[in-house]
Order: sequence, then structure tokens, then C-alpha cells
Amino acid sequence: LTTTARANDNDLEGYDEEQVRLMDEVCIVLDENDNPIGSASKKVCHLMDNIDRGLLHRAFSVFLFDSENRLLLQQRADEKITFPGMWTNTCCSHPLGIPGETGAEIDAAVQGVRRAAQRKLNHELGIKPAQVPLEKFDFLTRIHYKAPSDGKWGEHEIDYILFIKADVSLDVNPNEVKDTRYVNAEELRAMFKNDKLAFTPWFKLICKSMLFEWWEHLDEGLDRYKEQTQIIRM
Ligand code: DMA
Ligand code: MN
Repeated sequence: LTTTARANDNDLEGYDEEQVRLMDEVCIVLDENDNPIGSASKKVCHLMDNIDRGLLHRAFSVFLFDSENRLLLQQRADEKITFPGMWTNTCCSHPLGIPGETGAEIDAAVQGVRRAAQRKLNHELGIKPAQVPLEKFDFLTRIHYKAPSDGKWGEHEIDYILFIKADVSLDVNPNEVKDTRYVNAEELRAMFKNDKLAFTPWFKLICKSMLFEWWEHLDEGLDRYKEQTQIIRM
């Protein structure tokens, strides 16, 4: 798969310079069962031509709740190459092919994803690692989904869902994030009814399936909702 994946020199013409630079990050390429089988650049992994040939990579989605159980949302910056300007969960990205973020067995993979989550909460939202210690991230499940962005670009991931409850201070990186907002469940439902707002496909999938039920039971512990062996296909 990795050997047949392709990219062109001009694929990134006209996009934000910093976001273009980040397309050189090295993502973890997977088989359908989340076994790492190689690596490829973020650019190669997000071209629909490669996705349509089956290229799949590892990702994570963080849902951060404050002490009042409000969920922190972000609106993606207009500079983002995929899904610009859309509202989504607190933070999403990819564990990279770097020491500490890779892992084949599930426990190592989860720990790698936690490290990546801590790194990107800092990069995108300016949340200091000490406010989101690794052991506070609660791994719920993995979701396998595919979603086109604009025809040329898209996502095809096994997405590790992480919950964390923490009161944090924000120092938003405007190249990544256009706006942030804390919402309760009712406020999020109202946002979905507002057709002037756009939401990322993975956030919509998670909201339609499990989010509101998990959210209701946050303080009872989420153990009974955890599905840590099966991969949920959406
Ligand atoms: C990718 O998120 C991960 C998911 C779950 C869609 P992203 O496009 O925000 O990644 P990055 O912040 O690394 O550009
Ligand atoms: Mn991705």
C-alpha cells in the first residue's frame, strides 16, 4: 500500500505555509485491524487518490470537559487544508512515527496516542502538559471511518477516542484554531440545529452515536461504555 501511494509536487500549491510544512509529519499506516504496517507523510495519507486505494492511518480525538462537565469545542482555522472553518471536538490529530508515539500492542498504542494528545493540546490550544497529565486521559474506543473533505483531500482513520476532565487555561494558536467555546449538551444540540454552522464529519458521527450517552454518565465512570478490543466501523 505504502509503495503504491502517490503525491504530486503541486498538490499543496496555494495553501498556508505553516500548514504545508506540517504535511511532512510522518503518520502511522495501518491495516484494517490497527496493526502498524508502515509510515507515510501526512500529505500522502490525506490525498483521496491514496485513500481510495485503501491507505489508512492512526489518529486520535480528544473530548475535554471542564469541572462543570462542559465540553470544549474548537472551530478549525481557515488555514487548515482539510475541513477548514468547521466546528469540532476539543482536539484531533495523529500520533507520529516518532519515539513514544508508535505502538503495535494496544496498551503501547494508547500510551502513544496519549502523548500525541498532550503534544497537540499544547500546540493547538496552548494547554500546558501539566494540566493534562497522561494518566488522566481515558481511552474509550476506536472508530474506523472514511470522510472526503473537498474532493482532493480527506480522512481515512482508526481514531482513538480520549476523554479527559480538566480545568485548563487556553492560549490559542490562530494558525490552527479560529474560535473555541465551552458547551453543555443542550447548547451543542442547539448548535447542530443552526444551519450556518458546519461540523467535521467525525464529530458528527460520534455525536450521532455515542457522545451524548457517554456525556450523561461522565461522573459515574465510563467503564461500562468502553469497547477497547473491537474497532467500531462507521
Ligand atoms: C486529524 O485531525 C485527526 C482526526 C481524528 C480527524 P487534524 O486534521 O486536526 O490533524 P492536524 O491537527 O494534525 O492537522
Ligand atoms: Mn488524518
